[in-house]
Amino acid sequence: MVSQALLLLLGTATTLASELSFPPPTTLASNGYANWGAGTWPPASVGVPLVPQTADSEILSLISQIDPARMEHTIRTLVNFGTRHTASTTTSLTRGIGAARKWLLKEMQEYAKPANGMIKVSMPCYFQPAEPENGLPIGVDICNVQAEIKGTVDPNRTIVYTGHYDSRRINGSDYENDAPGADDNASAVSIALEMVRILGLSVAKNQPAASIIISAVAGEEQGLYGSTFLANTLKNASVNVEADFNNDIVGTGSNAPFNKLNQHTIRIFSGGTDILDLPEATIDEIITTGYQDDTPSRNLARFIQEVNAGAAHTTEMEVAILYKTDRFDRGGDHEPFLEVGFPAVRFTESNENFFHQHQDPREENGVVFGDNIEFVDFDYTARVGKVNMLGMLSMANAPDLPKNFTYVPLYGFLASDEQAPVASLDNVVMFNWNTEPKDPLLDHFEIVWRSMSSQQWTHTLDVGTVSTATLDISRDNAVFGLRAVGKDGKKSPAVLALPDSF
Ligand SMILES: *[C@@H]1O[C@H](CO)[C@@H](O)[C@H](O)[C@H]1NC(C)=O
Ligand SMILES: *[C@@H]1O[C@H](CO)[C@@H](O)[C@H](O)[C@H]1NC(C)=O
Ligand SMILES: *[C@@H]1O[C@H](CO)[C@@H](O)[C@H](O)[C@H]1NC(C)=O
Ligand SMILES: *[C@@H]1O[C@H](CO)[C@@H](O)[C@H](O)[C@H]1NC(C)=O
Ligand SMILES: CC(=O)N[C@@H]1CO[C@H](CO)[C@@H](O)[C@@H]1O
Repeated sequence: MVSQALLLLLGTATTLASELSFPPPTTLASNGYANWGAGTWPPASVGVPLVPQTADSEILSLISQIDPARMEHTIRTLVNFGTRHTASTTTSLTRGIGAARKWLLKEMQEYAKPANGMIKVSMPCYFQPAEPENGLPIGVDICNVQAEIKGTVDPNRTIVYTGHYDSRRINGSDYENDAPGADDNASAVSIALEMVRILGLSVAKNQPAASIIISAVAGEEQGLYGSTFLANTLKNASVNVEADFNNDIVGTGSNAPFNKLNQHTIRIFSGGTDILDLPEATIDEIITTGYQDDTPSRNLARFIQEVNAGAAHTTEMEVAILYKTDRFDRGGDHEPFLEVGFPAVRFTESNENFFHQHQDPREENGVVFGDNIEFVDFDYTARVGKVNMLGMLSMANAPDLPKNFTYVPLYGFLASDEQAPVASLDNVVMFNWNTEPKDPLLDHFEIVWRSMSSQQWTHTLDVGTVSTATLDISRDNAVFGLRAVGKDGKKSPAVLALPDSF
């Protein structure tokens, strides 16, 4: 079903492919992007069409500093370590994963210097015993290289970026021969370094309201070791992780067919509840409420798509949301975050070329195999970096997600006793939510809604600072979310309305 949806999306867009211009007309239609789904029903006069929020000039200026030439330098340097297999040498200064992580650490420290201590760079490690069945023939240190920025308003609230720096060959246990790993996934690490560089120069003036962690993680190809270590460390420390932006294979959009469109499209995979090991009663409840389409990860993906639509003139990208955790039989570093209950999404290029992932570098009958640098399009990776940085900074400076947005039972329902208020016996919906504790960034709340056939929120209603609202629309005919709007207009991702029993 999902691949059909993708085909449909690409199919619709191919009419544009020959004359693609930016901003993309579909994302900036005056009625928002309601036309991305068949969202014309139910008819209702509740709220106004949602127009994508726009980023402020400061954020636009920061993301514009992402430099494809520096990304090329990062990817070239990483490829030149020959292999970054998790079990490769750690004693050489020029080859293997040890040399790669030492270089990454030095780069991040250098980039953090202008921030005068406001960016903390570290390399947390743990010892991972051998797991030969996963391609780890010997025990090794797994080390993540990361930069942390403390938030000014709510430092506990944390937005994470992950991209893995290890690489592999077809034989996942072969830690000696060359594995360039340019697209998979030096491309994602080049985004991490660019973000640290730009934040290093700007964070003293623009410290975000929430905390940011940017991590180049290790051991992805064998067992998601580095990302599991990071997710569990944050979970154990009770950190409120509200997003993991995981990037993996973001090196090119140049694959035919439809390559012109692919060059300006990034896929975001956002999981349902399938990854969670839930009791049957909870699964029943999830299916009854429609929660499977509106997990926090999916609303994170919608948020990224929306802020990107509002800044498409700068990112020159479209965001394609996929309702699944990852591609078939593939996985990545967002999964350990999902497993401990943190919202997480995966960014991956629009149309992968499997000749250039995991392949041993070689030529057969004139066809070049291998994840080589010549197949990376640095401008594409830079555009993907802009979408990430825009999403992370927008979220880190918006008010926190609203809490406890619930349906009031027996509203929009038949009478169950003689005292039922007449006003409740109608196709209406009533909600409650918490207004305490007060978020200093908050200006007001807004309810967003969409038809069930629309992927993106299509309508919005300003409800001020109250903690309850009743709308003239059946609770059964639409999906409802609540988001917090900041004094500077920045909006949080939406949270889904749930029954109070959930
Ligand atoms: C894969 O590489 C490992 C380590 O070099 C080696 O021991 C093993 O024999 C290789 N497997 C195959 C199928 O070549
Ligand atoms: C997290 O806590 C669990 C349970 O105490 C422990 O087994 C695990 O090693 C911890 N993980 C990390 C990365 O701190
Ligand atoms: C951070 O947030 C988490 C999740 O909301 C919470 O459990 C934890 O107590 C908070 N920690 C601090 C220091 O406020
Ligand atoms: C959430 O709201 C419901 C009613 O709307 C209330 O009974 C419950 O106590 C609230 N929960 C929290 C954690 O505030
Ligand atoms: C490719 C990718 O998705 N990233 C990491 C990187 O390498 C391989 C490719 O699938 C994956 O197994 C892994 O999840």
